[in-house]
Amino acid sequence: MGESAAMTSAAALTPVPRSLVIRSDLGGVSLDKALDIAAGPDPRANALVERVLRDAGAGEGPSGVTVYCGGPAARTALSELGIEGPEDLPADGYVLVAANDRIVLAGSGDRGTFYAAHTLRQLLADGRDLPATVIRDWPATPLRGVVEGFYGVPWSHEARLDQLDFYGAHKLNSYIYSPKDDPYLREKWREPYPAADLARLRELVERAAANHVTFTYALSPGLSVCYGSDADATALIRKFASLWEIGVRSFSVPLDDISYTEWNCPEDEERFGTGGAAAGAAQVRLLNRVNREFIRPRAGAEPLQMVPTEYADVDPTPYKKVIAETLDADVLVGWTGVEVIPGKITVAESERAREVFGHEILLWDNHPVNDFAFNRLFLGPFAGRETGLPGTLAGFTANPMVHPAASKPAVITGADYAWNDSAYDPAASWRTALRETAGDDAAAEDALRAFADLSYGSILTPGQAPELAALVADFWATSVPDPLEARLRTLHEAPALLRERLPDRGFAADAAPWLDAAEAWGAAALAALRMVVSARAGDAEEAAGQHERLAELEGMARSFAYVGLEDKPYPVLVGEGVLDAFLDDARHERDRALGLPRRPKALTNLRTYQDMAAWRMTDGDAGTYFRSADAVAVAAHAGVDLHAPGELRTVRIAMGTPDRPQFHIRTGVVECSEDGRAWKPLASFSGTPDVVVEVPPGVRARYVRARATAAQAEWLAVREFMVVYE
Ligand code: LTM
Repeated sequence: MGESAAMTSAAALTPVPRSLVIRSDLGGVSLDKALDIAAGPDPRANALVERVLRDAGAGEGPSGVTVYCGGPAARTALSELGIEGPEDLPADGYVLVAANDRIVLAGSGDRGTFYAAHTLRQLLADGRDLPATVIRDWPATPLRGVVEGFYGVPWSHEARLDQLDFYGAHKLNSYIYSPKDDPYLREKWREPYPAADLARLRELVERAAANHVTFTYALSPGLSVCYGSDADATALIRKFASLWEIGVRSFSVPLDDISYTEWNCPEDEERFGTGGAAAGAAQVRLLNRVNREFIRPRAGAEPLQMVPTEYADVDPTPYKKVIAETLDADVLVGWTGVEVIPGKITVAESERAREVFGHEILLWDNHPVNDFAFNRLFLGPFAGRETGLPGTLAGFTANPMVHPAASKPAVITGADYAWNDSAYDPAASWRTALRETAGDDAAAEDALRAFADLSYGSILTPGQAPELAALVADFWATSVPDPLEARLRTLHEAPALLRERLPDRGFAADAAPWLDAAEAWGAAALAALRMVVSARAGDAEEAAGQHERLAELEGMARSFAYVGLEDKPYPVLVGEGVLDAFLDDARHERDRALGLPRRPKALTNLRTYQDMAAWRMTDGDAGTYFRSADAVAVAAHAGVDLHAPGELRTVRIAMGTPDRPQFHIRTGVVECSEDGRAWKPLASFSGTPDVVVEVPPGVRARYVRARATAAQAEWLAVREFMVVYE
């Protein structure tokens, strides 16, 4: 048998299939021929195959290609071609063959055949002539999907319908309906849905089914439930039953973000006592009842899911022990990793979670959710999830942003990871996701990449705007402005192009204020670059003009806000810590190049939180501040470069913020240096956010800093770092 691996084309598919082989011993398939479609048992797969072939313009020439859509006929066709069938593949796996004028889609079940059709759709994007191709593919974990589990305005009905189609196309088989701000899920959990709401839910359930997505209905009674109350158990079951009536077959009881030290009724305290074990026992009583009285007796019901109140660690506790030992074994337990939004999740942690919770674990992965930072979009990929992790889980679900369409690039990468983690490459998957979002339009893809880079950073991928940051660093290192200028021009022009050309109109709508801000920051950064170039060329007049323009453009760039939430506007961030720092560095450079009086330059070895960049501690405004993104470790420091040695007089450091006065170096030393390497202590300090050091005469230095001499749990904020010197 002649075989050659064609991994380049496999890598272009999303998710990347487990195996794609181009067979040189078999003939290919030209879809310029009339088609004979042998329908299989699943009408959804049949309809999708027909649509895929029609969209590809197939079937208009002389006869004949035969297309097999699953079922016994597809398996027979595979055996006639001498190709192994899908029988031994895990659920949702499939075999897809295009060879000898046959296209065979054979799933291990109906959903697998449906997924084969989506893979065929992607293969046909490159043309109607396929080489002899054999794909054998299966997922890394049984449940893969999205949990609409964020705080903030829940997604619209239309957005959800669109998402469900999107999930099917990305081999995601699960959608958990759990928006924190649907009152009928939390505050009014006992109340039945009004008829119109129920009708909309029914439509979602049907659209989910059309895409082979399981709709999971998640009811969160924890704000007011009485765990021991028969009436409340009955109310919960009654609510689930109303959803069963409209076709829901999968249910969850999330008990996250509730108090488990305070009961909702005195009877619970009497019955269960106090402490973690009591809380576990109370929750288990309710959950087991639901499981035994509602789930188990119903044919076709999926295993019950729950999210424990301790969902973000693997510490053995009395609460987890009770869950492990007494919750029915067939219930899936949700877990976010070790942290609510962990940078990394490892196989060892997941195995530990399975051990301490004593149940199969359903990962609730809090990316790209932005409900803790509504001023941000998270457009970067899933990362830091270890290879092998999906294999240890009952499933992987991503908690998305309050912005449904803008969540898609990140969710595509999550879908890739959950399907085939061993081939997962965050950067490659991200590029594929952007290409798809741009609708295979090269100019839109370039624009989207420049824009998405500004919102790439997250706890999973620390470091904002990595591509732009690298170009900025190159510019400072080489003084060659062209690559940076080209990128800034792309950035400035990207928003207009994206608003006009992105096929997913929802994306442009979701990202509207961030697009506006990116356009304005692009203009401001271009002005900053021109200012530096002209100052370096000695053109003080042009530099002064750009300096003035810069002030105006920066003001504009900072003026855009997200207003989609009822509570308040959120001034949006794009490329924070990179664009704003570039503007500040450019101003410093202008001053240096033109021999103007110079402001001290802020320095720190701590990472920056959002846009609260280091330069804010030397901007002369005590209302703004630098804030670190991490707790202060030993040797963490913040300080200034005076540009040239001077005789120091006074050092004043104002740390902490009005709402976080504790964000200061607890125990540290103020020190100075002439060369930035050898440091001389000036004074030690502890326990105060405001440090003033009167320096004895004769001390000359260029650098001054405050350095922590002990680790602490608190982060650092510095409002102003001032040095008086001569
Ligand atoms: O993560 C869980 C289980 N619960 C909540 C989510 O609802 C919320 O969206 C995320 C992110 O803020 N954090 C949570 O703790």
